[in-house]
Amino acid sequence: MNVTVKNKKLDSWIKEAAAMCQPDAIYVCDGTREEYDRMMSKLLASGSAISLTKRSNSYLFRSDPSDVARVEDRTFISTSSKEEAGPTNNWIAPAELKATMRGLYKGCMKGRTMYVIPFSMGPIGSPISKIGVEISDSPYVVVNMHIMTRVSSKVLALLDAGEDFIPCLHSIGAPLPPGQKDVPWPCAPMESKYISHFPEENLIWSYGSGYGGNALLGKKCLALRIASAMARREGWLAEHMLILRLTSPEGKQYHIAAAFPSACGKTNLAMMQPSVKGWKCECIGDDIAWMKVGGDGRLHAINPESGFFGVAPGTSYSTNPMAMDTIGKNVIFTNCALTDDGDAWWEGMTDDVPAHLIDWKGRDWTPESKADAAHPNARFTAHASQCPVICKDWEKPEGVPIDIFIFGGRRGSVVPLVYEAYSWEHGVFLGATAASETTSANIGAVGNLRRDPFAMKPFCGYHMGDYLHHWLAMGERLGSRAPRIFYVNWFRKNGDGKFLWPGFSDNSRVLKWMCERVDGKAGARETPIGLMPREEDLDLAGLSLTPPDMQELMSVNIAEWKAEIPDIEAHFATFGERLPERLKHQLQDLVKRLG
Ligand code: GTP
Ligand code: SPV
Ligand code: MN
Repeated sequence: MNVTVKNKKLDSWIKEAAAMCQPDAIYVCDGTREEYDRMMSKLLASGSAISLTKRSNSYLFRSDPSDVARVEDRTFISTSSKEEAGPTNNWIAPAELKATMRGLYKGCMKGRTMYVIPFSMGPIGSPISKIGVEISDSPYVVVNMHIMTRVSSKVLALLDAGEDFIPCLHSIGAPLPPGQKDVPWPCAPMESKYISHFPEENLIWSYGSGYGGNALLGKKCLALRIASAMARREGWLAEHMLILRLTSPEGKQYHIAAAFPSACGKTNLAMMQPSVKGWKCECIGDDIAWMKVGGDGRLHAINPESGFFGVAPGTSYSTNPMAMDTIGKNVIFTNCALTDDGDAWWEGMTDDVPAHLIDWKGRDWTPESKADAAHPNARFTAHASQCPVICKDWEKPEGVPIDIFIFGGRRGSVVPLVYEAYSWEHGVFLGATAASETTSANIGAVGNLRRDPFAMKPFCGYHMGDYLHHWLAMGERLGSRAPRIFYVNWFRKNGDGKFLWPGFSDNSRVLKWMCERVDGKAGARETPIGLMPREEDLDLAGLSLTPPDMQELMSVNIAEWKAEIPDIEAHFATFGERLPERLKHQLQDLVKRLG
């Protein structure tokens, strides 16, 4: 080991993990640029990374074709009773799960180095921040953690001074026998992958995958699943939300936090450049928000991450120019295609499709090829400071005061562009019943409609019924200082399967209406599902949307909404006794309003 660890809990955990996993060496990370470069050189030499000659200090990785996204079916919330994990989580009893995983971990790092990665979620030393230590045998994880979290010897110093931490054990599950050549992306087969959480002891054990949220344990595992359970105990919120600051032409600031399921538009909205004149948008975070009630009685949000692990396909200068400028240099690309001149490429990046590429599986690709050149869940990893519109206050330890919450999802039909909740309780009902078509951010079927409450179905570390109670209690605590709640759907389609709404920068038109609602300046009409803008309430100047399209986008079809009710009832029934009474009433009210 390269340093002496003074924190007793950390020292004994490292020793315990080493005895179990049997690595060839142990290395404690310091988060320096020099360390990053050294690690990347190793990854280049071993053939895991490809250097991109067209982009400064940028690299391409190709994962194993079986290891391309989060694995919700292999993700577990291991509480002492199954009931506590609730209906939205997979559960195995802690003793059984640990026994199984100890069996897998035994000798799993043979032939590899065990990296010890001390990191902070949130600014180092801030009272809102949490320290984690990830033990991993993946150098790819190390370089990504450098960007996504604050990896630093300063964190180790805090640990040495006795600070507590959340242990995050990770192995790709692929020991390397002596003399055997490594593969570019080692990992374990699906049935032995486990992404396990023990929220009662703030512990994470991940085995078998090297990809994204399965392996970068600060993100979904710590900052959402474990943090949501802590937040419930301690009276705050850990949410799958972007955070942005919108400034009106008059200079008034509004802070918005929005929860959309994976690959449903958070990164894009977080960096959106308004098409409405005079409005300015700045990014604070694109995936996770931690929120606490401040001394002013309002909810204040911080982004616990320090980088973006963003969906590449669909990202272009016309859809998300700020993301394109964020990824000009110092980027890790995973599962993108490779151009002949040494750049990354993906579907939707450019109007002209290159005549030849190497696809994400390493095969020759031409426009005639049937398969996508980039995997639909191909991602870029880039530091937040590289975003041209990162808000100057993005690292403020006290966070920003939230004015507006938005829930939403991807619905090709039924759900209109935007509506506002009648009350906090109604807003919680909208979050609780949110539904979205599944995406390739998870391994499994794509395009299946499912209820994804608060975009937290895969990320809530405890019983979802208790989570809903927690949100209702938060509303009571905030009272008149609670943010206003809205619901949006950018993804409604016409009969030809085309998106009705232009989206992206034009989403600012919807956000402007929300801000004006907060200020009591804009009108709305009552509908059975909520308050909706009349056409004159939305700023549609310069938008070429045909009146029939606009009408369809804003329509509430009573028969279609009535058809939603049995599904909502079935969804609510899964919460049993733990479904808040007030949400049952909200459902009854909706049924009444639908007539
Ligand atoms: P995670 O990182 O998985 O949590 O995803 P995310 O919620 O940040 O989604 P992201 O912003 O990366 O968007 C996912 C996909 O949706 C991309 O292909 C985008 O181009 C597309 N998208 C985002 N916003 C819009 C929009 O307003 N309209 C349309 N039509 N597509 C959008
Ligand atoms: C998501 O799936 O919501 C992501 C990507 O943000 S991952 O880090 O893989 O969870
Ligand atoms: Mn996400």
